Amino acid sequence: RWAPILGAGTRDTAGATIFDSILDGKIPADVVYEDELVLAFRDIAPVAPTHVLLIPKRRDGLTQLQRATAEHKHVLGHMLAVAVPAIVAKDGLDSYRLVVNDGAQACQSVFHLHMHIIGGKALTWPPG
Ligand code: DGP
Repeated sequence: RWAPILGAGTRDTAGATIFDSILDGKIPADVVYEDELVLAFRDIAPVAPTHVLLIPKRRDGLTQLQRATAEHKHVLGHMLAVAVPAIVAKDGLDSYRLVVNDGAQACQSVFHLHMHIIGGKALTWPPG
C-alpha cells in the first residue's frame, strides 16, 4: 500500500511570514502579476535581471511543496499553467529557470510556498 512520504498530506500551521505582510499591503512589493489565486512580485535580493516570486494568496497549509495534497492541485496547476507564462511573457523571456526551494537545507527561508522565476541572463548549471 502506498504510504505518504515527507510531509505530504500534513497541513502545516506554522505562523505568518513576511509574504503575509506583502499580501496585506503592510510592506510594499513590486507586483508584476496578480489574479484571484496568486500574487507575483520582484524578489528583494534579485539574482538575475528577472527574479520574481510567485505565491498562492491562500497559503492553505502549503508552507512548502512537500506539504502539497490533491487539494492543492488547482492552485499549483494555475501557478504553472497560467501565472508563470504570464510573468515570463511580461518580462519577454524566452529562457528562464523555475525554482522551488523545499526545506531549510535547500535554502528555503520563507515558509509560504513560492516559485522563483529567474531569467534575463545566461544561467549556469548545476545550482549549488
Ligand atoms: P527562499 O529562500 O526560497 O525561501 O526565498 C525567499 C525569497 O524571498 C528570497 O529570495 C528573498 C525574498 N524576500 C524575503 N523577504 C522579502 C521581502 O520583504 N520582499 C521581497 N520582495 N522579497 C523578499
